[in-house]
Amino acid sequence: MKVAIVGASGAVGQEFLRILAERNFPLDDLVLFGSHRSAGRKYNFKGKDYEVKLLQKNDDFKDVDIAFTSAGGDTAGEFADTITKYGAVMIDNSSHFRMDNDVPLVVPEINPEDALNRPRGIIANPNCTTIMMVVVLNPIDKLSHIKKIHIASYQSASGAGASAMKELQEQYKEMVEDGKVTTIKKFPHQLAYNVIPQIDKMTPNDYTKEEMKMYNETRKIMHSDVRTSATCVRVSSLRSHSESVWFETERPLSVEEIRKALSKAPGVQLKDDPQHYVYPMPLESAGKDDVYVGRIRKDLADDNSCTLWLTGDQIRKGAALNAVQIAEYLIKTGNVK
Ligand code: 11C
Repeated sequence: MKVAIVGASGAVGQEFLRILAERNFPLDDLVLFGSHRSAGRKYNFKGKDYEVKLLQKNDDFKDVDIAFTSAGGDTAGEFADTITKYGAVMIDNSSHFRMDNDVPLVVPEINPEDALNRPRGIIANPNCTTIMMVVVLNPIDKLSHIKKIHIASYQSASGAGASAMKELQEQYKEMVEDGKVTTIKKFPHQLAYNVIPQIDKMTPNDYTKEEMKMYNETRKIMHSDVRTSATCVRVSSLRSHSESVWFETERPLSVEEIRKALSKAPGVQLKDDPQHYVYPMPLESAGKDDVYVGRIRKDLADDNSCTLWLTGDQIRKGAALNAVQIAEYLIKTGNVK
């Protein structure tokens, strides 16, 4: 099994290296790719150094079985043919292919078998905020169909990449040392001591692209007609996103039913004892695999609705881990090539 990581120097690329090692992913050979900026850098994997090769339109992917790509949508689009032309499965982390009819969009806890029908050799990894929400809502949808979702997200700096995490840390340092922030590059406004109610570009309907991903991707992954209305907000946590989710089901559900379903759900951990200050927080879910859920309660404004709070590591389950779990499913079912 030869594995490629495209975008190896990024936050998600680096997480791929950690997760593949931690999970003892069955690979015999590894090859790392990057842009001009990262080509030549070396990263250690299980005691051996690997040099990042420049991603080019050549035959470098000839023997590759699985390519994990996290290099942005433009690069994914430009290099998809190069990556897949000799049969490699491309598991892409960008939004470029997600809504294409001939590209499955997969969360292994929900729709793993969709990964088996991939006419272009591409499987899309959903947006992090969507992955974490559907991992929690899908088991509830099985109790009673979820018709509507309202969600407000609290997304960490890590969602915008490693340089955005550095920028947030730099902003706090500038505030302490100079009393004002001068470094604003990755975010449209100062993030330190602030929240920014915009993630990704604005679309003509005044929802952002991130918010529209939540609407569209949730339907595709869950094979559902559910309607999701989101407000996605950047907050100054460093790593691990949070979401406040209200959902309306066809029949009223009790909190006990929901807790029972979630306590058995793969990839989900209940942390729900609010009377004793126990609920998920991003500082605790950072670096962890599971999505944490708590504050489960009835919606006071609607009898058929409940509300909950969740947190999850955007770089792990929201990106690299989900992609690796897709690859593990393909290997387990003998469906790599
Ligand atoms: C963020 N969710 O937090 C974004 C990052 O479509 O894969 C991931 C963007 C995407 O900024």
